[in-house]
Amino acid sequence: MNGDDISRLQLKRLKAQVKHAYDNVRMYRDRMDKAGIKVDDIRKLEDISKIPFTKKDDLRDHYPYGILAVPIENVMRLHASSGTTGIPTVVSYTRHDLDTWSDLMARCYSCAGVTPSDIVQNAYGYGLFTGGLGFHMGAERLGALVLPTATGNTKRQIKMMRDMRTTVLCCTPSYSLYLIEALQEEKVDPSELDLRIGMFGAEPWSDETRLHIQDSLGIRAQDLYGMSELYGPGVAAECPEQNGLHIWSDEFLVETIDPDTGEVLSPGEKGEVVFTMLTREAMPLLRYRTRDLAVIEYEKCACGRSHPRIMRIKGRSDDMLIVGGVNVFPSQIEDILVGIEELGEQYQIVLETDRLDHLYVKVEVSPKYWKKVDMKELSSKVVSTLQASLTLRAKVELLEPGVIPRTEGKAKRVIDLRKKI
Ligand code: DLL
Repeated sequence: MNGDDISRLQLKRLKAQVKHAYDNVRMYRDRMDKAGIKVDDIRKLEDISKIPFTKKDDLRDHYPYGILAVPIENVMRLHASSGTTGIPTVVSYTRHDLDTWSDLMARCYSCAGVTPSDIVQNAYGYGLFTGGLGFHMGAERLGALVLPTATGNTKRQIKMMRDMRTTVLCCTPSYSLYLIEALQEEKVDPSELDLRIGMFGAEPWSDETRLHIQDSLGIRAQDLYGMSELYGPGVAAECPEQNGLHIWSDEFLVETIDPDTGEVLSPGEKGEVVFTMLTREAMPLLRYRTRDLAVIEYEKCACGRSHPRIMRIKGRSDDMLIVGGVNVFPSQIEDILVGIEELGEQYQIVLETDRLDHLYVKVEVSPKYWKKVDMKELSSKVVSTLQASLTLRAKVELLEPGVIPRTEGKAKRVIDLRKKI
């Protein structure tokens, strides 16, 4: 489709989506009424700026079923990701939503150069995280062979890769770095493998990392973006030009805003990316603030696609950390720590990386309990409580009260020592 045809389709879908949200979700109805906006006020694409933003907190406030716009009988799947306070963000899908998501993921594969003859090893996490099932459904929709190896068990990943003659590897960029080292340890020369394309996403990674992965594995390493609230992976993907990720604009209307004022920015300006889903049934999202900072490029790509491109994500406007592909909010850790009576108020979160990202939580023991409790027991209690909520294993160090330096200004709670290769 050329740009005009896409805009016409977007407008038609936008009007229907705003009506769907207004008619079926109380939150949207209340907000639009309060702002004095009627469904019929959406006459051109720019009118979208009249609609109030939707934020992650709105989903949290509507826990557990979120802002459902259909009867629960029509919901076929739920996924969830971490929220700022430990309350997960739950996302829901109808059959139509799962279908659209599969199509979008198939499109991402195809855009990256994957074909139905490929053998796709899917090493994203299966479960509430959207990565595993998203990549799985997309590969099936494309007609490729899928190996659902899921995360972990690196030796078996390598065995499968070699024995099944995997041609496409799907995982986080950090896991691919780990695999590269594991291949060296196992004395497997990547030239013995049939790998040709990697589909990497779920966390920021640099061009240097891309070159390292491409050289080490002899593949093309393609970037892919998404987030749970927007189905999951599959919002945007790179073509072989590797010059920005095509946003599937028949399904997502994109804007960039100033994260502080909410003002809509001109094309080409770096800002917070905001998406409006255009055909979502179960959980319509109007002007959803992603907190991701990036530049959107509207020039036609050399590949011929007219879908706008999200240039590499340049960071976030909130403090969310991504640790080996898992999203973690410092406030989530704080909430857990304050809930453990034996601990004091002072803590630090330290992030390091070697082959994998490591999360260290250093926390003072409360003076009342210092030297009165079994430190080993307390430490394993903190580790397991953190793991239950964060779904990743942190290393915990219990400290004597008063050891963490106090500051007059903002406490420096997070120390990120990771240097991406
Ligand atoms: O990470 C969905 C996904 C799975 C995308 C597999 C790609 C591959 P969430 O867990 O909700 O969903 O995390 C979404 O991860 O807002 C970004 O901050 C970050 N992110 C995702 N993809 C990229 C990427 C999945 N390619 C959050 N580059 C987003 C940079 C990314 N950051």
